[in-house]
Amino acid sequence: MKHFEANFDGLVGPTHNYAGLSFGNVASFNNAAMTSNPKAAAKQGLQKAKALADLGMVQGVLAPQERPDLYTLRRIGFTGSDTEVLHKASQQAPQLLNACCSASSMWTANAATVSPSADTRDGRVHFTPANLVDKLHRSIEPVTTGNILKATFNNERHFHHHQHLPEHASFGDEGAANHTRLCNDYGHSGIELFVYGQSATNPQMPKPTKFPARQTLEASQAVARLHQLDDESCVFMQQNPDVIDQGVFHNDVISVGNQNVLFYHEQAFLDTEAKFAEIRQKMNSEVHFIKVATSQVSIDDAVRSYLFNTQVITLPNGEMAIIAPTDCQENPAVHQYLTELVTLGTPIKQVKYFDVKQSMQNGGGPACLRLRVAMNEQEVAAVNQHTLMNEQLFTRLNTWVDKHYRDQLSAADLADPQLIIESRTALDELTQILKLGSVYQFQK
Ligand code: SUG
Repeated sequence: MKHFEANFDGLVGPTHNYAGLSFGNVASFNNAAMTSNPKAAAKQGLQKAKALADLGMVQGVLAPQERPDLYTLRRIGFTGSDTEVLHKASQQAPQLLNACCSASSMWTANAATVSPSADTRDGRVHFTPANLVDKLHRSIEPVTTGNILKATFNNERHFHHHQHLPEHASFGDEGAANHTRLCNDYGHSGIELFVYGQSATNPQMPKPTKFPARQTLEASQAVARLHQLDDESCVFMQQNPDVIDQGVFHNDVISVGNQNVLFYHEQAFLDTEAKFAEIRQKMNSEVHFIKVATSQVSIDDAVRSYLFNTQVITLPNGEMAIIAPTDCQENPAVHQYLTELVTLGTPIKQVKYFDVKQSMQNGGGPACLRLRVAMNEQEVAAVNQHTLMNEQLFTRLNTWVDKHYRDQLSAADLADPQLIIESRTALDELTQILKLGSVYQFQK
């Protein structure tokens, strides 16, 4: 049977904006209050997804969330009609309104952690939506994320959906951004590498001092238990707190894995050698650890360019390619590194650059925009086929974006009640295009 690694990219929602909501995420902070371009953002994402489908990859899309989130605004005490709720929030608590308008669900690397059937004891693909408790604007995502995942992977025989972890800092969970899977072949059982920023229960473990560590060891362990993974197939590794303090707010900003390759910065982890030895021993086969030294690329350049937020993919001919943001091309040290990398004899043979600047300006690169789901042929056939990218869906989604999305959005526009109508109309139509059923509260 054939096996694939599918990428499910988050569609950028109609309220894509820059609000400086993510403390510890340098780009989000630096671009706060800049005017955004929702239509361009959605199209940049679609271009990348279509290009991967054209390369012969299995590529899907995940629907965005309903924003403004009036349910959360009502839950925190704003009353009246939709227009009144929006107006009161914009007058009394503009920061809370901003949090309820973020299109942050586009970064589907944070939607969930996924374990393929080859690794799980019940032989199903497991999904746990991330609770994202560290950031208010993201903590309101997991329930709808669960609905969208169930409507996309809608077959109980093959897909096992869990509830998100308890909403408490002890279980801070940021999903696949802090999880990567190493294997020889997508269909063989592999090593699931969970990277955490801090322990909630062990005060001896080091922590960052400036920026938050969003993922806890306890959350990673809980996901591994839920997903029915054997101890022998898990490795838990701590992220270096010093790099979190330099803006590496998720592990996928400093390392990325694919099959038997782990591409990482030398400062990415703590206890690197011992943990790599554990990976080697548990993999029981060759692993290519591709280390980038600080002398080649500084942490600052890695964070600015998102060298490690690239997608390392295996093309149908078996060669690996790196899908990088154009920001890597524009950074001299990073561009030079990537140009050399493909000549070094590692499995990575080519680099392809994509302009995803609208997302990058909020700290989301190519890898943030996608959720990986390794599946066999039968599982791919069990996915909601209307969510899979092809020529027809690409054309349809571009037309849909043209019809419903604004060219520009500023912070002041978030208080415009027309945005509620535009967003709901767009999402209602999208659920028909993707045949998702009613996944949003306004549809219930
Ligand atoms: O959670 N940015 C997102 C970026 C997520 C990137 N994902 C991965 N690395 N996998 C975040 O910090 C910014 C929103 C704003 O400021 O408007 C934001 O949420």
